[in-house]
Amino acid sequence: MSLRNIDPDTSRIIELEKKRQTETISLIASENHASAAVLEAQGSVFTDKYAEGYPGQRYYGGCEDVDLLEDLAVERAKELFQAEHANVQPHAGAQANMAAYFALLEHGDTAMGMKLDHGGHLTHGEKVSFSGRLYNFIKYGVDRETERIDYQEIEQLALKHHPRLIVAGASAYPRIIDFERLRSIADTVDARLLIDIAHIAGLVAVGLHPSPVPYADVITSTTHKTLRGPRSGIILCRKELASAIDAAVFPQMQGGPLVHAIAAKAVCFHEAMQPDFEDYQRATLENASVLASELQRLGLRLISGGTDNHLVLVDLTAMNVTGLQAEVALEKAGIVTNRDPIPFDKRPRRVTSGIRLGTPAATTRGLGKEEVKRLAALIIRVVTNIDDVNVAREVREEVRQICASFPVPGIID
Ligand code: DSN
Repeated sequence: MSLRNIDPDTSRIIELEKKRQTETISLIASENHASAAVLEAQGSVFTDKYAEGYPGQRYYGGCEDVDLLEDLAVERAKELFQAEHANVQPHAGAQANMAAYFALLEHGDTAMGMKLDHGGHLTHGEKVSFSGRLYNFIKYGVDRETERIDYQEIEQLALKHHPRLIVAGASAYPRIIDFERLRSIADTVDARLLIDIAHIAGLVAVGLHPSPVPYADVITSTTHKTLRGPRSGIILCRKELASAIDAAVFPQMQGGPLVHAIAAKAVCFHEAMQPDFEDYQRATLENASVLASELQRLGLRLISGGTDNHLVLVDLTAMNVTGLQAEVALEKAGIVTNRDPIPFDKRPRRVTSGIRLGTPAATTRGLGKEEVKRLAALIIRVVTNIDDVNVAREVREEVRQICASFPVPGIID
């Protein structure tokens, strides 16, 4: 019996979501559209299996196939990123970071991380997160003028506070991150270096963003952003930290791994090693670059003046529009984004002065430079007519027409 017959309510909501994804464009920089193969693996019979432990050392019987699967995923992750060790069990990016902190820090230790409103992440030491509650995080940010990471400030703070760990990597930072410089700062104060590549993992995998592997002690990531896999996490590290990382993931932090998610991660790593994945990442970058230059040409101010990666951060202050207003108006017009604080934002976090736009999901659907230029013009039209329902309706119709030519790969009826 099909889901539609067994549970029509849930089935109907899934159909609604398929329609929403099909008829709108996601410009949320952290989203993507996983392939049908990833979705199939994630929905596989591995959903049923308990497998606490690691390959060859499980606490349950019947794990011979899980062992094959986890070994496959680990080997692929190591090959993809040229890493010495991989743990593919973290349920998500936050869990990957938590496990890394458990492996590298003691409760109350001093660490450093990037401020959330300068592009960092909750789990990089924000007070509202476990990371800011369990550890003494000193926060660094971007330079007020250049709006780029202020490496001098990081160095000064490191010399002053002697952290045991420096965390870098970002959720809303449009520029290349200098991992070599961070390593050298960490070495100056004998700190460990953790790089969170959640946003840029796909770019790193194909060499379109410098890899942190030669410089970082530990690398954490999600697998569903530019990497285009299932919603999940991974940790990479040097061999000498392997047992500490593995013990931190299980049994310190997690119980049974989500084996179906590991299956989908194995597929994702396989897909990321195919030649067309590099083409896709290149197209994602080109689309982001076109989006940035069009938005600027049409009058919007971008944080740091542009982008080197898959995202742009728009400062709406001069438009007299808040991030919240823009997010709501764009959604009505079929363009899905998220409001985001800009560096030194004067507005509260629930409102913000910015929106973050990214091209990974739209590029997966096949949108190219011409469509991105059209989208940039539509975005301007919406934010300059923020309360105009007729404009929203007209733009929504145009977005629907664009969408009709670019199906979502994982949605097969
Ligand atoms: N929520 C993710 C993002 O949107 O970047 C980070 O965890």
